Amino acid sequence: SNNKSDSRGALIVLEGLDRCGKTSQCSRLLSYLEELGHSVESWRFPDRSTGVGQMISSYLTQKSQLDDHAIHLLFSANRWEKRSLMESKLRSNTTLIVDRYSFSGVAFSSAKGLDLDWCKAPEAGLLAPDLVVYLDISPEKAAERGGYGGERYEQLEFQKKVALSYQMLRDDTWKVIDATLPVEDVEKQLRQTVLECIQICEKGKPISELW
Ligand code: Z5A
Repeated sequence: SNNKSDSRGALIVLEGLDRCGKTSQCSRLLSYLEELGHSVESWRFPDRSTGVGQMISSYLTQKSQLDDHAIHLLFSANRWEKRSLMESKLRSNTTLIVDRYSFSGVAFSSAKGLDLDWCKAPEAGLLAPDLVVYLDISPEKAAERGGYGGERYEQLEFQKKVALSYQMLRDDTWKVIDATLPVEDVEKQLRQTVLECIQICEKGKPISELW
């Protein structure tokens, strides 16, 4: 229906390899939408500020070791602990730009060799994004950008496996943008797609769940 009360914010997710430019694009998009007068917030997963997030952070910075299944479930739990807030934000007309989501969870864990369906299971029931943008860059090109830190997963050989996992997860609802283009060109394409998505959500597109 076109009821004003059905209007809601959009759930927009950016995905891609390390160094693909997600963080830069999320902050540019945030400023752009704010300037247009939209109610919008920028989120990221992992959210390292929560208790679960601190365990994840300690794992990523190699301060702790965890079984591959255990860390997978922590990443998922980190999304579940934000689910109700996410839903209330969307229902109160706030658009969320989210840097990484369930697709990262599945891509990174399955790249370690965990079963794909097992990886997807704990994500079921989380909110489905209205738009997934994949910032497409080869692992080699991403590595050239430098700034690979000392975090776990920030290695070329592993990023190659992650790229293959993302290929399996991608479907034709995803918007793929060439992330090797200049920042402004990526930004321009992103703005266009995002504005279209926000409009559809304003018209009352129902909220749905993964998968
Ligand atoms: N992980 C997981 O295993 N399971 C999960 O469920 C989730 C995550 C949610 C930490 O995530 C790790 O957790 C991550 C996945 C895993 N591991 N890896 N790899 P994170 O979000 O904390 O870290 P990250 O996603 O890797 O973020 P990042 O390092 O900040 O990368 P980025 O956001 O993609 O890139 P950026 O900072 O915007 O840009 C990178 C550099 O490229 C920078 O110098 C820019 O100036 C430059 N840049 C950006 N755009 C361009 C263009 N267009 N041209 C040239 N240069 C550019």
